[in-house]
Order: sequence, then C-alpha cells, then structure tokens
Amino acid sequence: PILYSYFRSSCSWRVRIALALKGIDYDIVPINLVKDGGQQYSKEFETLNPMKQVPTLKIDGITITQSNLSILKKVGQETQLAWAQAVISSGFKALESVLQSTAGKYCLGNEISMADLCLVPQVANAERYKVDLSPYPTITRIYKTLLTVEAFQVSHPSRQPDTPPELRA
Ligand SMILES: N[C@@H](CCC(=O)N[C@@H](CS)C(=O)NCC(=O)O)C(=O)O
Repeated sequence: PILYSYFRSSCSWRVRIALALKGIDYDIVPINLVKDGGQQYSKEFETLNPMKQVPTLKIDGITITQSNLSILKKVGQETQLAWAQAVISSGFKALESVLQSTAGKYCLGNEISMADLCLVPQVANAERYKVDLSPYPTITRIYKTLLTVEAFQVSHPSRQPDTPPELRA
C-alpha cells in the first residue's frame, strides 16, 4: 500500500492510525499542502485524486480518496458489507449514517473504535490552536489514554517522514 499523506493532516493521521492498528505495512509519499503553492494541486496528484486532497490510499489495486472509507476497508467484512450496501442503495448520504452508526461500534483492535480514532487528531488540532479543553475532561482523558497506544504514537504528526526537524518528537 501507498499512502499519500501530509504529516499535519488530521484526515491522513486517521488513516495512519487505522493502518498501524491493523499492522499493515505501507509506504508514505508526502504531499506538502503548503509548499510550492500546495503539491496537492500538481497534475500528477490530480490524476490520482481529482479532489486534490490527502489522504489518498492505494491498496489492493484500488485508490481510496476518503479517509473514512480507507479505514472502513480495513475494519472488517461486516462493516464493508454495510458500506457497500449504503453506497449502492442510496449514495453518500446513507454512507454518512453508516459511518455514524458504526463509529462507536466497530473496534479496530485493542478495543479502539472509529470514534476514538477520529477523536485524537481533532483534539490534537484543538491543542495546536490553543482551544481551552478544560470543559471537556472526559475527552481529554480519552485523548491522553489513546496517545499511550503505540498505533497512535507511530502515526503521530511529530514522527512522520515529512515532519520538519523542529516539530519532531
Ligand atoms: N473528506 C476527506 C477530506 C480530506 C481533506 O479535507 N484533506 C485536507 C487535509 S486534512 C486537504 O487535503 N486539504 C488540502 C486542500 O484543501 O487544498 C477525507 O476525510 O479524507
């Protein structure tokens, strides 16, 4: 698998967490969303993902351009079936409800759900922008606990191949 990713992109981080939880080895091709006016706008990348966004995951002979679909693809047969039915029957609106209803339900391993997986990058962004998280002690506790899990650590924005030296941890 190849993941087109930007170290700081929360959507990319979600997919990196899922791949790490599932123990899937993959290569990263960094797409810098800022440099050169945004490498996501290059002709080469546009051919791969006409939405011109990361993450983009090449896996099992297909290219997936939505982070949640990339994650679902690896969650399990049952979820994939629900996903396929939703897309076939009524398009992406239904997919949203599948994602919502499966978010807390399907574990990716270590009792970690899609909801947990989505929470961590969002809270990290909140921290980055100095949002006061004191009214949300439960979220903060879950966030801190999840950050002790290896899959969240290895996929962290501070440890990516394209992380600038001054932001490395
Ligand atoms: N629905 C998409 C959203 C992807 C997305 O918004 N990616 C952002 C980074 S987190 C991006 O590539 N932004 C570049 C741009 O908009 O130019 C997903 O979940 O994968």
